[in-house]
Amino acid sequence: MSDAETVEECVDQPVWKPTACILCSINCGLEMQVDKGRIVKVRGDKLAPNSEGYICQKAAKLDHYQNHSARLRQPLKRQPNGEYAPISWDAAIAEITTRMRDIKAQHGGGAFAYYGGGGQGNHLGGSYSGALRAALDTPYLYTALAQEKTGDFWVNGKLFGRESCFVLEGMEHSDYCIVLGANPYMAHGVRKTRDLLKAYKKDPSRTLVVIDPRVSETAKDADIHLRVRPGMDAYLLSAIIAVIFQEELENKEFLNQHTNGYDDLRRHFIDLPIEQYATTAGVDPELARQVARGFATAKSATVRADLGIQHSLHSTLNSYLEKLLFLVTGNFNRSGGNHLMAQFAPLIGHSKADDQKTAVTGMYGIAKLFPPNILPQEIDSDHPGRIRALIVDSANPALSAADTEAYRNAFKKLELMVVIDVAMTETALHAHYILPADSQFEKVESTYFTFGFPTSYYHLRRPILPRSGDTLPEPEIYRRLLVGLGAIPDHFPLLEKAARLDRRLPFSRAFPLALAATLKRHPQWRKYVPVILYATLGKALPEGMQSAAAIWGVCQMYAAKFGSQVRRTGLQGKGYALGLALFNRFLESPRPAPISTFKVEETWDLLKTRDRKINLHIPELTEWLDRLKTEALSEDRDYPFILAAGERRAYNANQIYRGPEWRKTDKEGVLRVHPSDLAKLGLVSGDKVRCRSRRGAVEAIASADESVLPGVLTLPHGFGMLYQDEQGRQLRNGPAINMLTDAAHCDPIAKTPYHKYVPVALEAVDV
Ligand SMILES: Nc1nc2c(c(=O)[nH]1)N[C@H]1C(S)=C(S)[C@@H](COP(=O)(O)OP(=O)(O)OC[C@H]3O[C@@H](n4cnc5c(=O)[nH]c(N)nc54)[C@H](O)[C@@H]3O)O[C@H]1N2
Ligand SMILES: Nc1nc2c(c(=O)[nH]1)N[C@H]1C(S)=C(S)[C@@H](COP(=O)(O)OP(=O)(O)OC[C@H]3O[C@@H](n4cnc5c(=O)[nH]c(N)nc54)[C@H](O)[C@@H]3O)O[C@H]1N2
Ligand code: SF4
Ligand SMILES: [Mo]
Repeated sequence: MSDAETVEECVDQPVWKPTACILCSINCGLEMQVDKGRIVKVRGDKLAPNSEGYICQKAAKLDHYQNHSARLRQPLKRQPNGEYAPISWDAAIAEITTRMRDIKAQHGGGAFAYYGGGGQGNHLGGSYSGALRAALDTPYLYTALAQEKTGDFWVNGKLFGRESCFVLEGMEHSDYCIVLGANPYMAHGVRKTRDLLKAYKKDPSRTLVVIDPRVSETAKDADIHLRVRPGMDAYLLSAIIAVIFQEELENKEFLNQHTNGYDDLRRHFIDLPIEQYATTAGVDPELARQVARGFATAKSATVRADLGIQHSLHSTLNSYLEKLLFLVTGNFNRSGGNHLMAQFAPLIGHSKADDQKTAVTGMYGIAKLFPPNILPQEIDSDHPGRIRALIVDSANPALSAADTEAYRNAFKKLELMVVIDVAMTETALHAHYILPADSQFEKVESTYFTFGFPTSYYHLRRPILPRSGDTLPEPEIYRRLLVGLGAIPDHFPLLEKAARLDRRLPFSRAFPLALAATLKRHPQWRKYVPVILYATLGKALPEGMQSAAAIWGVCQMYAAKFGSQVRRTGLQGKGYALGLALFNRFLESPRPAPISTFKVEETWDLLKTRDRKINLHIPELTEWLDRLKTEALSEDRDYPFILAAGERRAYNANQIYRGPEWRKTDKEGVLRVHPSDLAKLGLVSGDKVRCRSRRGAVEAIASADESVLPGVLTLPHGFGMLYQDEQGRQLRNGPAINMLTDAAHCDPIAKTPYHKYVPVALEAVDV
């Protein structure tokens, strides 16, 4: 696609181009009209099978992502005076790889960490970043997932045999759904979420239960709202499970057939004081009993959990209890229950006990990921094995990770910091080199959130806008870094020729044969396969599609494992031919296209324990459960409020939009306070307040709000970005909440932050 073509086409007759929303994990199919480098109109794509025209209020504003004053348009290098000056790509790659080689030679691969590799809309580039980690010889992959879901993955590893066993909720097909610490009305996370919530509301035979301290937008329309005290879910969930055991409502047949450890587990619940636990959690014990009975006796029941339990006290224990709910009632791997799900392109792996641990804190990986909460300590240390070089791609930890101050201090200690992003972020402002990427509408992109069931879809998006600066797609950046490091050659003439031949002659197998022969001759290149695919097969793909090359390998692996499920979507053949047919389907379709169709009973094949049984009893967690009995919650008189730092609202979207112009409401990201608390301080809505924790302080505008409990405050996620206004002044857009959070305030097993439970003081700001 040439620049001229795109612009002309749109000026003469506006064309709707299929693409997708990049703001949450649903990635609704969109159609956009573009004109002169701008996105002028956005609508839901009715032909996208995963979203069928659904769209929420946030997607219409995507031009604010594409065009804003902080977009990066050229590579930049930090100067001795701290300013950034342009540098050519060649010089930047040469200087960066020279530094990398030196650091590796002196300190080994363990001196490198990589952070990010994909956000809500862009995972394709991350597929190539593994090759860079391999070339640097580091296992240290830090991601946002490891500050929310690794406790959950750890539990999956124990229950199902591998941390990569991914569990999906059956909310769309269920009769009884518990939404636990999630606010899907605002945050989505389920296909056509608001339509689904409406369907629950309208249908008297379906029950929606919400467990949340706040009367959230989802809770408002629920059949039952259990208004748990912040951080007390472990008490409530264990009381609910205790009701199930004590009233013998568990599914014994399921437990005997599919699980180990039933009796060991039951022992921890059979004498549990239900009334006391429910009351500690702030919930009427009768209501807890009603939910336990309703869940256990429903035709099908499911739990949809998210940050409300993962970012709160007892995070990993909560994830265990949540899973026990659907396991002990037999609502697993059946329609309308929670079930295992095959990953198309794997987002996560499985960490083994003898995998390399971090040098300073001795932290182990979970699902092959390391938690952002420990990274400042791994850098800011005198330990000889400390992290000295950091590569950040598609993430903004200077704003999004816990403990901004600790991050800022750590960044200053780095010998090399490289940021790959589309925008000048708070993190980029610390880097030695900033490498500008094409935006997600200027390149081939996709996500691996392919969680449709029974049929899942993959969307290989086309570029719909011309490149707007001296930017590159991430796969090309990784290829150049690998060449600069001497890991791979600049060209692979034989493979390139074989790829061209195969593309011309559909039945030719020259490329896979040549690839196998090359890897046999150069086994050290095996770890770089995605980048080699990009550099060879990629060049033979239709114009503009080079970065799709890694998906060829993904399709081959998936078709080899799940042939019959792939064939169910209408493709034929097996082995290589089936993988190729799947790849060609994605190449040819500008919209989401089917990957596979599963029968729910086939999800049992995804269980990875040796004896194909679920290991119900996890001693580390039942011991923790038993400790709840004696756990005393100490209230901190100096910090008497509990702040949920990071709420999803109508107008926040991680750090993907930067300026405030796109927000229709809540432009400043207000602090919700119960009216009685505000009155006690002699304040009213609209007044400026300061929230202070042991780590730091932020200012915000207070808003009296009956939806929060007295003593509880909430601030939104996705604010605090720096931006320039029309006069060119540098401003901050709302509260930077991680000034308040403490890296050490986190889960003992997964090191995931307790963002929903930050003790703070509240005071008026004199203006
Ligand atoms: N609008 C919007 N949508 C988004 C995003 C965004 O930035 N904006 N971000 C996306 C991302 S990255 C994610 S991970 C998801 C997250 O999606 P969610 O987890 O659904 O979003 P949150 O609002 O952070 O938290 C969910 C609920 O937890 C409740 N909660 C707080 N403390 C507790 C507690 O102690 N116990 C219980 N049970 N509940 C508690 C809050 O009141 C809130 O209603 O959203 C995605 N969608
Ligand atoms: N206190 C508190 N902190 C939180 C949370 C909370 O609730 N409370 N929520 C947490 C959660 S759940 C998450 S998921 C994280 C999210 O935080 P991060 O992992 O930091 O990710 P995003 O905010 O999605 O930022 C994405 C970055 O990718 C860049 N980007 C966009 N498109 C591209 C592209 O095509 N290529 C490249 N290279 N870059 C691109 C954007 O400019 C942006 O800088 O925040 C976490 N932080
Ligand atoms: S933010 Fe999520 S739900 Fe809303 S349009 Fe985008 S992908 Fe769909
Ligand atoms: Mo997230």
